Amino acid sequence: MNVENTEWKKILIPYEHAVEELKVKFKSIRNELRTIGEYSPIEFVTGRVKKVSSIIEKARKLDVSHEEIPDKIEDIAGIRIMCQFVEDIYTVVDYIRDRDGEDLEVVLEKDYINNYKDSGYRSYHVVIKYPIHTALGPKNILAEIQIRTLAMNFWAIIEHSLKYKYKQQIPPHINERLKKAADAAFKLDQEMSEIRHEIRQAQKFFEVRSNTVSSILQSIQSLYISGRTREANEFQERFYRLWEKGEMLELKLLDREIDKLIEKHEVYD
Ligand code: 0O2
Ligand code: 0O2
Repeated sequence: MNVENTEWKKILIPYEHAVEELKVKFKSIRNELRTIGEYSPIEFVTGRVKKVSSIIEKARKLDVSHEEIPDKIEDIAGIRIMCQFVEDIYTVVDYIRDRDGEDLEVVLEKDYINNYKDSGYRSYHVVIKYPIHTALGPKNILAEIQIRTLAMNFWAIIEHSLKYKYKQQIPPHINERLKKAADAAFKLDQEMSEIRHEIRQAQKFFEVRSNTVSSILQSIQSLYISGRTREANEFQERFYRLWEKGEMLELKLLDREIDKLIEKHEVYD
């Protein structure tokens, strides 16, 4: 490895920490909400540290000197948050604003949803300042959070890979198609927003059902382990019958009944 590579590795360490920490923080919002049976505006989270070649290229394009890179290149640390619905994007932006002055500082926001780019690109960007504790002491770094729907993400990924393939010079006929695809993605988001309440209800129903089923199965297993084989077999048979019929209320009642038995006999689950 040459000296320059080692130097870059050192520079990028706090950015790697920031990406890992921020991914954990946003994923845990989602996991917490799902655990308590609430809808999460965050579908999934990804993150990356920009490649050295891309940092150098961007610095050259923006006429930024090597020393100015940490202050002027905002997306060396990049977090991407995917949402199901456009409305969720603004809920996530509010979460981030609420944390302003707590564990991060909002530096600027770019609304490419209401002001989409000429390319057809849509997303909401929030640039933040984020404190990192390195071995050499505390350091504030910039990070860019891109928040978008699944449809916006699908479009952006395809367009990005075409830009890469054609080295930024996408032929006009493909550009036309991409613009049409961007319109289609926009319409898809609009349609999904229209039926958002129905979709969310269906998802909630599925989530509650799957939580109830796993709770029943875990309780039956606890009964087996504690030697209450006869009760476990009985509950298992009743569970299979209800499961086939698909009755949610009856499944919930069965879950409660097993819980009561477990409490009565102080079985550990
Ligand atoms: P989870 O908890 O379900 O999100 P890492 O931190 O190493 O686990 P990393 O390196 O960011 O994750 O992985 P990557 O490949 O960038 O993807 C991040 C997460 O997003 C992964 O889940 C992927 O499964 C998920 N993901 C990527 N693309 C899609 C997609 O199109 N739809 C959905 N629903 N999820 C997607 P995790 O982190 O393994 O687990
Ligand atoms: P990467 O890591 O390859 O994605 P600009 O000078 O307009 O390019 P600026 O002002 O530095 O960008 O920031 P801006 O406009 O907020 O956007 C930076 C990032 O947003 C880009 O990073 C992309 O990830 C995404 N983005 C912006 N415009 C487009 C677009 O037209 N198509 C796609 N697919 N993505 C876009 P980079 O630098 O491309 O890096």
